[in-house]
This record gives sequence, C-alpha cells and structure tokens, in this order.
Amino acid sequence: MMEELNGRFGIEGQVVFRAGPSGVFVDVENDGARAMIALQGAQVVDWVPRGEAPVIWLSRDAKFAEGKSIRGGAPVCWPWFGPHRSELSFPAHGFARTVPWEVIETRALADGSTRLIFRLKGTEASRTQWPHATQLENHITVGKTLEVDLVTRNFGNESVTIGQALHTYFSVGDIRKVSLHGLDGRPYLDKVDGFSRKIQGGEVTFAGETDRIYLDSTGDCIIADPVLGRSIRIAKRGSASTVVWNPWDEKADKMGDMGENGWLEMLCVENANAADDVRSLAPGAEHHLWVSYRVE
Ligand code: TA6
Repeated sequence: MMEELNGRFGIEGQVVFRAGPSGVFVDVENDGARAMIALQGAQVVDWVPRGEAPVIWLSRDAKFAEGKSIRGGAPVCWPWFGPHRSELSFPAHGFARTVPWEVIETRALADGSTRLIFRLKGTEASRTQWPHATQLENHITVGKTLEVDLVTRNFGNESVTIGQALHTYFSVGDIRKVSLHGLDGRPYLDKVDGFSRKIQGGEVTFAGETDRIYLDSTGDCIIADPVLGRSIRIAKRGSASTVVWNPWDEKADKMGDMGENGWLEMLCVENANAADDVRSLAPGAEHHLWVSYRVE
C-alpha cells in the first residue's frame, strides 16, 4: 500500500507516505516547514514552520488506533459539532476524524509550499449516520503558513445542514500566561456556565476550565504567548463561530489522554460552523471552511 501511495502521490524530498500506529501517515517537508498528517481523519498532527517551535500541540498520551480520535493536531469535526442533536449514540463532533480518507492529489506549489488533497471515504456506520449525498475534502497547504480548507459539496437533491469545526490544538508555553485577541465585544455561549450567553470584554485570558462558542466572530484571532515569545495569527473564511477551549487540570486528568500537565501547554481555537452558525447547503452547493495559521 505504501509503495502504491508513494508511487502515485509521493514527491521526492517533499511528500513521503509511511505506515504508522493507526494506519498511513504522510511526512511533508519543504523550505517553509515540515508537517505530519494522519490519513485517518486527514488530520494534521504536527506543523513546524522553519525556524519555529512546533505550532500544533499533540498529547504525549495521544492514542493512535483505528477508529479512535487523536488527542491533538487539527481534528476535522463534521458533519456535526458537539453531540449529535438527537442520537446520543452517534460520535461527538461527527465521524470525519475517525473514518478512512483517501488521497486525491499532492502538488509542489510554485511558492515552495506543498498542497495535499484528501477525500472522506467513510464507513458503513458513517453512511448510516449520515445518509446524504455529500462529499467532504480537506485541502491542506503546508508552508511557512499552514492553510486548511474543508470543502463540503452537496450532490443530493435536498438541502443538508452542516455543523463543523477545525478543532485545532495550538502549542503554548503556559496557558495561564496566554491571551487570545480578536474576540472583544463578541457574544459567546459559556459551556462551563450552562451555555449562558455573555459578551467578551477585551482579550480572552485563562484561569480555569474554558469552553466557549463565540458567535458573530469572523475576524482574525491572535494567540499571544509571552512564554514562547511568539504570536500565532489565525485567519478564516466561511465561519462565523469560534470555539475556545482548555479543559484545565481536573477535566484533563479525567480525559486520560492529555498527558501529564498537558493542559498547561495547549489551547484550542476552533474555527467552526457551530450553534447558530451551522450552514445549509442547497442541492449542488459547496461550502468552504478555510483557515490559515502563521507565526508572527
Ligand atoms: O471544542 C470543545 C469541546 O466541545 C469540549 O467541550 C470538549 O468536549 C472537547 O471539544 C473535546 O472533545 P473530544 O470529543 O475530542 O474529547
């Protein structure tokens, strides 16, 4: 399988497919950055711009197993965000991150970055949970900037409603010293306080479990990290909701795969179509949830 994948999609010195603990992994390297992508879930699990410390956080205790979500990286939540609205037996955050995907294309771009396109294949179970003629692709561009473009197409003859998020875990030096800019004045649903609706005043700082869905949020966010001495700019299109999450110590301990004090070194800023920002796709329509990450 690796031989066939490398024969068809490998790029000398830039893209290599290899067997990993939960299936196929792709190692990407170019002048701008290196990255690692798990084919299961088309999930970026590592991204290191040239000359920078790793930007994407991966738990030291991440479990790599077929059909299981990986704690860290940039998980694709689709075709719903959070618990399914009616079927509690369905997987939280949808099935996209735990089912097989296939490689559609790899390309070395003129600017030195590398583009990889993956398409969700799914399973019998996922097709039962989601009996709609939709297609999901993940277009990942690795360079000094990381771009991820989740493309949903509706090939059916009825409208479908999509909830989704790029549930990205960012590496930070110490969450207690981080501030998140770009959400000032935005309303948010505070999951830690019964989903009560509040308004953000100034930048977001962290002193305990934080789990919020910011609404009407379309601008860039910036993670300011004084410990690592850097800022991470998060830009997006096709999303008006932003999820901000850190489990803090107690919840992290209960989760079992966050690693010793892992919660101190991560922050999820998730560009989403969640809550009242879910998207309805008419027959033949296409929706892009696009993000870019860059260290400043
Ligand atoms: O995006 C925040 C959140 O919905 C949290 O409530 C927490 O459940 C987190 O996602 C992790 O979910 P997971 O299913 O990956 O354990």
